[in-house]
Amino acid sequence: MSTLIIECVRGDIANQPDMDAVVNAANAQLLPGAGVAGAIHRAAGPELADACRALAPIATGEAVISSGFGLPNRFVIHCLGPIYGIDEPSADLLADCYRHALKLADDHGLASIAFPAISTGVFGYPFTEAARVAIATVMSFADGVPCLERVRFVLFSEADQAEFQRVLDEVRKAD
Ligand code: AR6
Repeated sequence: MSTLIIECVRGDIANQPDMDAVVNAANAQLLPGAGVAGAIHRAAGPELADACRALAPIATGEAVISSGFGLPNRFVIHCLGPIYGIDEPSADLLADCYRHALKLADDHGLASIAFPAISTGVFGYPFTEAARVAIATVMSFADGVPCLERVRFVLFSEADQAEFQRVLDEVRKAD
C-alpha cells in the first residue's frame, strides 16, 4: 500500500522552496520560454540555460534532470509535453512525462517533487483531461517510486486549482 501524499495548491512553480525538485514544462531545446519555462529560468538564472544546452534536444514525453541553480530546489526535471492535436497519442505522451519525471526523481533518491499542469498552457491540452491523466498516472505509479513521499501539483489560477482538486477527489473516490 503506497503512502505517497498527493496534493494540489495554487501557486508559482518557481516558488516551492520545500520541494526537492520542480518540473519544467519545457520546449524541445530546453530554452527559456513563456509560462512555466520562463518562470523557472528567470528564478534559476542563466546557469540553467547553460546546463540545459548539453541535455537538449529532448523528445515528447521524455524527461531530463539538471541542478536547480538559483531556485530553492536541488533539481529541475524538464519534461516536453505533447502539443494537443498534433503529438499523438496525446494522453500516452502526457502520461510518459509524469512517469519519466517520477522515475528520475526516485532514481535520485528525492522525497518530493512539484509539477505544473504540463501541456495545458501554450500546448493547448484541455485542462480537465490533462488533470485526469496527471492524477491517474501519479496514482498508478506510486508503488514504483519508494523514495518519493510527496507529489505536489502547482496550479497557477484559483479556477485551475479548484478544478484540479475536484478531479483529484473524483479519482480518489473511484479508486
Ligand atoms: N507556475 C505554475 N503554473 C504556471 C506558471 C507558474 N509560474 N506559469 C504558467 N503556469 P505552459 P505548456 C501554468 O504554457 O502548455 C513554453 O513557452 C499555465 O497556466 O508553461 O506545456 C515552453 O517553452 C498552464 O496551466 O506549458 C514550451 O514551448 C501550465 O502552467 C511551451 O510553452 C502550463 O503552461 C510548453 O507549453
